[in-house]
Amino acid sequence: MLFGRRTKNPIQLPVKAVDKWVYTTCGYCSTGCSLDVGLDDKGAAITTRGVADADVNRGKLCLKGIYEFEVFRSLNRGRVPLIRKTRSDPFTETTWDETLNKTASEIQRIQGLYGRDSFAIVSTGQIYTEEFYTLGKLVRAVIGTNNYDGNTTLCMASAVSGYKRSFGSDGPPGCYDDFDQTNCLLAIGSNLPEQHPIIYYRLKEAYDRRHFPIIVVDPRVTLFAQMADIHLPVKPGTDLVLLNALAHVILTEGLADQNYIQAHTSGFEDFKKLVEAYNPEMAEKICGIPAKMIRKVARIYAEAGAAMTIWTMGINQSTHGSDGVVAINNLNLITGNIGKPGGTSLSITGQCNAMGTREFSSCSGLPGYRTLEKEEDRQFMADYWGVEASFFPQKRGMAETDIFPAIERGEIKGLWLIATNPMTSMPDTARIRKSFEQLEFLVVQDAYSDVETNEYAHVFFPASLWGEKEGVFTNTERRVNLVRKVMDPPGEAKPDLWIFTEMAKRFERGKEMTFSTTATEVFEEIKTLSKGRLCDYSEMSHDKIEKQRGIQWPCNTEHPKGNRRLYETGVFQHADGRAKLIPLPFVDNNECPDKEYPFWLNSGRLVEQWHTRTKTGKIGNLNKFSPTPFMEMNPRAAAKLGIAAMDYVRVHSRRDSAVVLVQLTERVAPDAVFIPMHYFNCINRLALGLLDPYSRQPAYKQSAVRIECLEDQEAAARENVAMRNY
Ligand SMILES: Nc1nc2c(c(=O)[nH]1)N[C@H]1C(S)=C(S)[C@@H](COP(=O)(O)OP(=O)(O)OC[C@H]3O[C@@H](n4cnc5c(=O)[nH]c(N)nc54)[C@H](O)[C@@H]3O)O[C@H]1N2
Ligand SMILES: Nc1nc2c(c(=O)[nH]1)N[C@H]1C(S)=C(S)[C@@H](COP(=O)(O)OP(=O)(O)OC[C@H]3O[C@@H](n4cnc5c(=O)[nH]c(N)nc54)[C@H](O)[C@@H]3O)O[C@H]1N2
Ligand code: SF4
Ligand SMILES: [Mo]
Repeated sequence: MLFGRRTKNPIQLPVKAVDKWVYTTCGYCSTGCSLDVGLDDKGAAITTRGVADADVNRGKLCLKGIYEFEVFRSLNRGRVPLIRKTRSDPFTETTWDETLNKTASEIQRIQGLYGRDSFAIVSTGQIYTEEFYTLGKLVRAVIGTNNYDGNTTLCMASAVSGYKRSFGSDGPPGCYDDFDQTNCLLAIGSNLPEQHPIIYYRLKEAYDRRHFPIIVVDPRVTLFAQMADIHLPVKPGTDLVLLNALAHVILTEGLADQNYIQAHTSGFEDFKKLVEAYNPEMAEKICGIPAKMIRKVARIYAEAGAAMTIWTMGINQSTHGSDGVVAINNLNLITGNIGKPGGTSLSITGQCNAMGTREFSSCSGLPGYRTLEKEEDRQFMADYWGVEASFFPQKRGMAETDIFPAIERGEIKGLWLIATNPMTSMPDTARIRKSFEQLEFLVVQDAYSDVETNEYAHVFFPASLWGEKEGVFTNTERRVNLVRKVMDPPGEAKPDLWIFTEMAKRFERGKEMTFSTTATEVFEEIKTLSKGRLCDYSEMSHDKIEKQRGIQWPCNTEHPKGNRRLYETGVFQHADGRAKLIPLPFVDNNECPDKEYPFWLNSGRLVEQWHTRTKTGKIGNLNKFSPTPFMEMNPRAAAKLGIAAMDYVRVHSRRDSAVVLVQLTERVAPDAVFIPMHYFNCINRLALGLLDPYSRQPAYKQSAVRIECLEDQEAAARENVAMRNY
């Protein structure tokens, strides 16, 4: 008997005539997959494939990587520099000279009139490290504004701040190889199968071999929660209480690693005193996880021998984001799970090069994890760049989330945006719009001219995209990987590196300095100044990186092939060499549901879309899965309000309202709804985004909303469609 497909027509994949493969690293998420782009004999990109001998992805790609070759021919790429006098004029096409000159003179005018810090610059986690470094040099040593930040404040700031508070420096200490060594994995606020599909694949491979317990903490029943051994549906914004309670059980039941605590940490007594108050019964009342379950999880974790925690935005995007990260570090320090195989605190990063900006962009300090607050660091960089140290500020300026309110207050008059789209990605759209309208000058530097922020720009710089230039990204496990140039950018679009060096020439200070103009020359500068630092690149080169399919820093004479883990010897970056155990009292300060606004509003991502959809919204094979703004809602809650599947409803928050299509699912609890972050004029019209006090990161994941049924479904459909930009 014949079974299945043999009697039917088998699926045929078209044979693609690839003439040449070019080595790159995926330009979407921070997993850092090695990916070859296939070119035909006319030089057109026609396919991609995962690189088989790359340790990160081992030949695999997720669907964004699979269709990445299509970005080169996507719609509405910026091709020509644009300029206009006022926001109400239409743009006219012009030359690079005119737009660069105009921008330089506007920066000088605004700084001259209102002071150096009245012109702000906000960048990204998505350009190359060489570009970040050059931008930092331009901003710190030439333009000299201290209001310089990146969209990483919306993303990784809490992780950075938590690592610094616990270990004395930024830098994720673990790696993907830890999945093969661990005996227990705790994942908090991370939906790995959708957001980092190939890290998930690495984890799943390890899990299928050895079946160690996986515990997922997420208020939503995500794909990750569905595969976990234990799912803890924590009450939104209360992870800190759960983590304190886990530490309470571990200490009271004598499960802590006292030798590690004594040898490598400080602050134990104060920490112990605080967690004494967080017994599981008290914690249950706040975080909603049964006391019995808290005890069980604490025992599994502490007795595993090697246990690790990963986390992403469910922790970082919270009013206690930084504290949440420190609490994770506390947990791993008291169980001796830092710097050992399978024992770590591994923050899963977001954007392809969110790490590169942390290492070398000078956003929150100076390159190579140097800080503005330290005189020796200021002096070192001043000597290296050949400028006077007194030109540098002595502490970091505003974060992105403080820059916008400062624009509203009239303290900041000009803004340069590089590869970020805050009209869509910042919370409280109405306020962001108002800020944009108040600017005397806005320049937008983006690969796409239809990016929403461009509506408010005076000048538009068309930039090259991933694969249209060479440079490196650093991924979640500190692996520096290379993107070779696959093809030329469209029209007159230019690499960000070129734009920065051209800008430098238009300033007196810039003329006196040397700016390297190729990625390999810039990389040499980075290598030299990184020598001896934690993020040491000194033994790397572009060619060596390609050959090794990515190198994990530190890469120096001691570790010429890079090193998998940090803090293996238990020596940390604080002055006394110890990690800090920090007591973290929980303060309930979220906007919580009440009578008027009875639902928690949660937000996050979908596997097929990338952020504000400037890229994936134009790739049919990705956009087809979720073309329109929708909301996940529990069927029992919907029934009570008379809402059916596929109804359009209006969601109201205290800020604004938005119309979404209802998808009924038990993934969300009856008192919560979930809206993807990807659509313009949707979730962020509603989100409040209270800020974490340490990291200034917005709590995107917790606001309160109410839901209004709509009589006129046709009109609602029109309003819903108007919110999708493509
Ligand atoms: N496909 C795709 N992948 C991406 C991206 C993308 O846009 N598309 N973006 C990349 C970037 S920049 C980032 S930062 C990452 C983000 O990666 P993730 O953080 O994994 O993704 P999110 O969907 O934002 O949020 C993760 C989970 O946090 C949960 N959560 C909400 N509130 C809480 C809470 O109070 N506690 C806990 N424990 N969990 C909570 C949400 O329910 C959600 O399931 O993804 C990266 N990868
Ligand atoms: N409600 C809600 N809001 C959120 C989040 C959430 O979970 N919920 N998550 C937040 C997080 S974690 C993040 S990271 C942000 C992301 O927010 P954004 O940074 O605003 O999102 P992107 O769409 O990635 O914007 C990147 C821009 O860079 C452009 N670009 C791409 N490559 C290049 C290049 O090489 N050069 C130049 N010049 N331009 C380029 C793209 O076209 C795009 O316009 O959103 C945040 N907003
Ligand atoms: S997992 Fe991330 S890095 Fe890998 S192919 Fe998908 S989007 Fe690209
Ligand atoms: Mo992010």
